[in-house]
Amino acid sequence: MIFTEIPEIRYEGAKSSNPFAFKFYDADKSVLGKPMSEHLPFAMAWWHNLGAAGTDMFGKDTADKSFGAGSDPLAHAKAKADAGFEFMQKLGIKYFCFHDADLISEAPTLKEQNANLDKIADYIRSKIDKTGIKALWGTANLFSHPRFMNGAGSSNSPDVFARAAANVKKSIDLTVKFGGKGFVFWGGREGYETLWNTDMKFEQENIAALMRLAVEYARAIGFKGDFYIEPKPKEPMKHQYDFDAATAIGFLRQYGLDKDFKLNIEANHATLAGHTFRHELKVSAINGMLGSIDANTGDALLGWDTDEFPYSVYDATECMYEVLKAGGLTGGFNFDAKNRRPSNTYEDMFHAFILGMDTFALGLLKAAALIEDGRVDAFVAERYSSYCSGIGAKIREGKTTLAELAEYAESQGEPTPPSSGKQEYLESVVNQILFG
Ligand code: XLS
Ligand code: CA
Ligand code: CA
Repeated sequence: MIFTEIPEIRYEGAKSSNPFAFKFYDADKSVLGKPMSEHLPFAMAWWHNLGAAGTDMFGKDTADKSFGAGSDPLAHAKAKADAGFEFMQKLGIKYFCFHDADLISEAPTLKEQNANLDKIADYIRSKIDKTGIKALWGTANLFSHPRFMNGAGSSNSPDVFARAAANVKKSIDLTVKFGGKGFVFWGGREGYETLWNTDMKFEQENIAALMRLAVEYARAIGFKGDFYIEPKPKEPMKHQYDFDAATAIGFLRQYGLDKDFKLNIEANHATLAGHTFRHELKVSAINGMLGSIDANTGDALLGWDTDEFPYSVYDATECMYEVLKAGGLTGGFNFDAKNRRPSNTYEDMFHAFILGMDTFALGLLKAAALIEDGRVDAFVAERYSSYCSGIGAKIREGKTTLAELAEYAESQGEPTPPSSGKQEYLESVVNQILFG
């Protein structure tokens, strides 16, 4: 045991003042006919929770994430796995997300690296067998090592492209071994700093080629899950190709990858792109591509990727409203979030997940209440109802012509002003549901 002082975290209700209890996340509570735990398949990010120890551009680690192991890479990798599984079990979390590079520190050659990965993968698999906790998704880290400084699929070097392919292949193998539901491509270095040295079309074609090769390999070894692109507009690159959901969807359709790929939407990336989290979820959902969610938040006053634990019940409610309307996720809710640098104890790790899980539980409860209340849905349906008959129905059914519409417009005179948008009324309904 690593977290010896921390009890199992259980639901105690909104009145509880126990810092190690859920106030709102009640796994078995039925919401719209389904237990909360099924609406909210939560996942732990291996990199943040078991790896990130507080280092930033201005200072060193503030937390100890050695988990009692010394400097031997395999011993430390195993200690991380021990800590991770104990942590997830104590919180009732059923999934984790990982990069290949999170599992064990990198060896000098690819051969040694893969051999090390096999050792730690066997260890993790034995824990999966004991606990039933599985991977939500895996991914390859194609952005940290200097070899990827010009990108992975988009690198100007075919040798680097081949190395990226090898890492993707191994990461797919690991994802399958860990029972993963999905495989993510986050294009960390797939972008550019200046168009003076960049052939954008060439780079995008190569990224698509890497993705296509990944799909072909994964399907051939029997992987049935989804691939995901995780959009992000910038950081580390000035401009990343998968800028936002709409851009990523266009890319997937352009290169015929849209049948195998969906999107993994991260809240913090949405706001960096100048959108709301809800906007990115909606764009994905209306295109049938809402796959999974990186449940975190940025900071309204900071223009970078702060990866904070979700705290805003408004944002969580908007998110869960879109998820419920979309019929749920095929993936889940990965807390791609890290403790703030001064929150550096084991206790803080648990408080962060209690906050995140309670915030999304509240979001689910409030979104379900908004749907059951029905006023918002009724308003939106009514707002477009003039398209149900007459010339409106003809437009919707594609049964009119520009000439007919011009004639109609001339005969009707000035159109009746459209009805009020009633934003303030609707926002007050939302507040009533949240706090009433
Ligand atoms: C970085 C991304 C990354 C992906 C997985 O900003 O969020 O962590 O989720 O590579
Ligand atoms: Ca992410
Ligand atoms: Ca992020």
